[in-house]
Amino acid sequence: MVEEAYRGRFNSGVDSLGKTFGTIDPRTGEETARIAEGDKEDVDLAVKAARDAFDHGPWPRLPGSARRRIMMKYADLIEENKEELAALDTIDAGKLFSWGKAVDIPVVAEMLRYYAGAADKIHGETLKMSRELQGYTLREPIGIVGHIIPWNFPSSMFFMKVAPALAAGCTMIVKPAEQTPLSALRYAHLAKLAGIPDGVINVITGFGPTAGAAMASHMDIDKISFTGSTEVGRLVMVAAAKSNLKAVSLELGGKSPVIIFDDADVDKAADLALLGIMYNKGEVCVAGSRVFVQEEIYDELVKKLEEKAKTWAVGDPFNPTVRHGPQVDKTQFERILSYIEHGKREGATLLTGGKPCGQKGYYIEPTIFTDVKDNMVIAKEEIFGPVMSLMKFKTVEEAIERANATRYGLAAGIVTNDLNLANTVSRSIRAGVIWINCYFAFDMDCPYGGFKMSGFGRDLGMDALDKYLQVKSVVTPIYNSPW
Ligand code: TXE
Repeated sequence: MVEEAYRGRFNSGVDSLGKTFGTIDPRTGEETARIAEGDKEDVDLAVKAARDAFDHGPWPRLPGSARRRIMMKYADLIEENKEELAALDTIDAGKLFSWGKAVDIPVVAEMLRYYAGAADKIHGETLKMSRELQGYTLREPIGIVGHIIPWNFPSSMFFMKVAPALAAGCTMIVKPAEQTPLSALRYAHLAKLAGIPDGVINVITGFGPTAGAAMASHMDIDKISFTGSTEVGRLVMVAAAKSNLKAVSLELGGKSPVIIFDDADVDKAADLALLGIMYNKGEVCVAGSRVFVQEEIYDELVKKLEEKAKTWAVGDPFNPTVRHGPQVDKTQFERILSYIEHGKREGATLLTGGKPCGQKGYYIEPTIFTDVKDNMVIAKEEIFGPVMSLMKFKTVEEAIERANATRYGLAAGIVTNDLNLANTVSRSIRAGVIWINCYFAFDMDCPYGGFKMSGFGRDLGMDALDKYLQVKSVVTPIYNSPW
């Protein structure tokens, strides 16, 4: 039965049409499995199944409490299979297995439970109309949702999108990234075992320019929820505009600043800054890739970072003592190395790392550049790898201005013991999430998403539920008189 799941069978019971592609283990560069390669025709079949499930199936019509019970069972099944699911993300994305098993997969189950709890609490408002009318609003599922997800958090991204859409009563097509299709197929299979009806979750494995583009321009998908690069986000919006004007939400790239003020505990600040960029080998949209340090503590912080980066163990992500596995694929590996070369050519000083490591696979050393100038490519573009740019600043105003001098606006970190300063700076930074004296402090209840070219719309929290609902107004005359 598990094998059947990996063949790319849709939750609707419709098989893919035959082509396959290889998924690669980034620890070795070798092929792990052949996966169904969904194309435009497969997308059409999946959308038909989702449309049928939405228009005629039970899911949108079930009482919220019934959807809640099924989602709870789905969460339990995921937790029961957490070792296997974590292992799939390790062999597909190079993610740390011990972390996946202890954190990523249990959190995904909790995410389902969080939104399951909301499924029977979705209601509209009674309106205070200005004339003799009675009005109220209904919040209804938006319809068929196309989720296009990236490879850096295959499981978390899947459920950040699928869980609120399920609670809302939507049906959906999910396209995992071509680099990381395995866990998504297993999640479709577990959905079936949990009792989610056929056609509600349809997983299409395949490539962006074919399967992804077919979803973005499909005439019968009501909404696309996309996470990925800013460049592809733009293509998705254009395709939506040129087809059926489907709703779109985008969670895109970032170049997030971490601002460390001179009253900070230098040792703790160094830990926070290192985690902010090295976690998940820098393949994080909110990675703190630009670290601004106030001049009084700059030299001391550089020394600490150098010491700590040298103890940051890189290696096989199945080894529990390792902090950092391989980059997801050869393309990202080469892209990161070329940014490192760029940094050296532009005159930044390499403090640590800068090279690949290991005999095979896509491993890169934790890399820190000092003396980085704001106009250098490594300070402006999203590298999406374990590469920190360190910069010195003098005044608060200068830090704010330079932190905001980016086309992105996803996250920011502030390190200080001065509450007034933290409050002032957090209100001045144009970004969707501000972490004060912490980083990556994600919580299910905390919405996150971008300002500026980091996109729009929010994942997580109750804001994410709104993405999958639409408001309908219902109006009647109060008295039985012709209106
Ligand atoms: O992303 P893509 P890539 C950034 C990061 C990274 C860069 C490139 O800087 O180095 O993007 O990564 C699908 N129509 N982020 O090339 O291509 C694709 O199949 C519809 C940040 O892998 O944007 C995958 O499912 N869909 C980011 C998804 O889009 C298309 C996470 C993301 O792939 C498509 C990932 C098309 N024309 C990369 N082309 C974040 N915000 O976390 C591709 N896709």
